[in-house]
Amino acid sequence: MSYTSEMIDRVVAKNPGEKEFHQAAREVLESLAPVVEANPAYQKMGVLERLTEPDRAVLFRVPWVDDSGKVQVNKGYRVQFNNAIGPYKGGLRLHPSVNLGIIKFLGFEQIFKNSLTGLPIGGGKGGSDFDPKGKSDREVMAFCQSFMTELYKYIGADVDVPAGDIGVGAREIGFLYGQYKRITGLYEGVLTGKGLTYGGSLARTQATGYGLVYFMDEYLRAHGMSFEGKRVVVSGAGNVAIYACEKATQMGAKVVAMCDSTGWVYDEEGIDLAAVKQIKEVERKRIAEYVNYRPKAEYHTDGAIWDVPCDIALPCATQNELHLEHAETLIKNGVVAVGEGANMPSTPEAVHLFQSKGILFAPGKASNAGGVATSALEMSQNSQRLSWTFEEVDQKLHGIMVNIYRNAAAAAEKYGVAGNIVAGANIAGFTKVADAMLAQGVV
Ligand code: NDP
Ligand code: 2IT
Repeated sequence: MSYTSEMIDRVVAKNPGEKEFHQAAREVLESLAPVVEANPAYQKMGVLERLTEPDRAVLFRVPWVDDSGKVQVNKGYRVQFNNAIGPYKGGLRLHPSVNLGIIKFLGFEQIFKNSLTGLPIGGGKGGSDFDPKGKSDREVMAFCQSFMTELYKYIGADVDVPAGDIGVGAREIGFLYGQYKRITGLYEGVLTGKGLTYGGSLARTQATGYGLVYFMDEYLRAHGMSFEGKRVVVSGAGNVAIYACEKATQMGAKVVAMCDSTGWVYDEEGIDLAAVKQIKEVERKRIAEYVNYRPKAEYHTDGAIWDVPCDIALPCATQNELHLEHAETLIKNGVVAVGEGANMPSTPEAVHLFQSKGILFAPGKASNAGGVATSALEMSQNSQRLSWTFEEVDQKLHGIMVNIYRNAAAAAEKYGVAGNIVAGANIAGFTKVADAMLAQGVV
């Protein structure tokens, strides 16, 4: 049995029930076979055994008091996966579905993503099964303060730097930062995605969505295409989806559909992003409200957003939201490219189908790396005690995304899987981390 197959079996056996972690590990390990065969030191030094076992996982109780005076208890997580190339870095997710397997899948992916950015950041992830939906600002603050009262022990500007993810945006980062500062007395860049008045970076809000479109633009151009005149479907209506829609539209595409977890909207005239921002960023309401702004648009709760014919699909909501049958429909309707803004939104069966049909397919760990890359730029600015202009950050982000595409494509070519950006991204991300691990001895 090959080293990588052995490792897949080992991950499944040692982490029972963590199905998203198994899925993420399997995808990475399968594509590493040619690299580990070419470098026997990786096996001798147990690099894959060490890489698939987090440095540590902290699990804690998060008690808080709701508006009716009742005590609520949630689960808190921080998984510090690997710090071979820099301090742990990765978001915090607040969603009722959160469990250890989901946080581990995200933390594992983050190792390779962060390596691909070319910046000095290791991989980690955290979160809670707390559901921010329908909670008052005071309840969210009470939760965030309690969460940080435990988390602060394990993080720091040079140790582990959390940020946003699903359910965590500027409001939550503000409450978390305030509590960290209050407990430790430190004014330091311990979180990214901060507000602009207290150390946040310009363009961080836009970075993941913009970065996704920069990546896809480079990928399309390498194949003689562009966003100009294309029909695009973007799933989700959160941070990543909104700014992917904005940049794709700026590049001449027409985004015709978006969604949230309750339904999807179809607008043949092109999504009115000001309306989506008002509904989602300001009022925190459901996407169903969209038809009140655009009477000709349609709102659906049946079928799937992937039924809408498009040239480019950008899944930007959550893991495993795009299944095999969705991929079949997209292909039947003529899709030419799929770029993942979310983490692992396409199931393995969907990915294989896209690849076997020659659809340009960009895996999230490469195409959504713009968010964390800009977080690392925020860390740099905090260390320098300076802040760069929007244009400066945006330009750096663009350069980083172009490089990620080129490095992934080059790695795929070098290891005999030319054109396979999934394998190329895994290989390119892995090599830097693995070589740093070899250099640092058995730790
Ligand atoms: P947000 O919380 O801002 O938005 C998430 C969006 O996805 C919401 O519109 C949400 O709808 C929707 N959604 C969630 N679950 C489902 C579902 N089952 N079906 C349909 N829609 C759903 O999160 P982000 O935009 O920050 O994150 C989106 C994805 O991007 C995640 O996979 C995240 O890990 C990834 N990502 C985020 C980065 C960032 O910088 N924020 C960086 C890189 C990746 P609803 O409101 O109804 O729940
Ligand atoms: O999945 C991700 O890369 C993020 N949620 C962003 C992490 C970060 O540290 O900015």
